[in-house]
Amino acid sequence: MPVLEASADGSGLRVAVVVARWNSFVTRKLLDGATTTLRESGVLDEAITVAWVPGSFEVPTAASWAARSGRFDAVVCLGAVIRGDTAHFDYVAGGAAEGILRVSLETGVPVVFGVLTCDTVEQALDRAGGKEGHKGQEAALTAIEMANLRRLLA
Ligand code: DLZ
Repeated sequence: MPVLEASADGSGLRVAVVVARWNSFVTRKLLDGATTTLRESGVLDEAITVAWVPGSFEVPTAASWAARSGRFDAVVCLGAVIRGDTAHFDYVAGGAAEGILRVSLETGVPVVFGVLTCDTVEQALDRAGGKEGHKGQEAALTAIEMANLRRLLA
């Protein structure tokens, strides 16, 4: 019975990181964690491309361009949607989540959801390297594992 469990070695992988500028005091932390983890996992600096977009709602579009370009083995999507008192939250968070999943399924390229959806700024900071871990690092590790699994499985 073949059992596949892909490695966490990023050697030879090319990764695009799409990051939203909205709430950049959070997303810069996500980006730092993601790029540091990619490098520590063996992805070469020149194999990492970072693309900034205005907000999380735009992330799936840029991720789609990257995934369809054939230039990347995985795409890491980063953003921070914070509820506050805006009714936009559900549209922005839902649009980002649904769009990212759709790009991944349609292209077959791993497109990883590293968009925080939080009620408060404090929660967002907790998940961007604070007491609740680091979603940027997690997203980078997920991208590497899925890119390697695709090579074994697809
Ligand atoms: C409009 C908006 C709002 C209210 N909140 C956020 C947010 O918390 N996080 C985020 O990444 N983007 C937000 N945006 C901006 C949208 O993502 C998008 O950039 C604009 O609606 C323009 O399409």
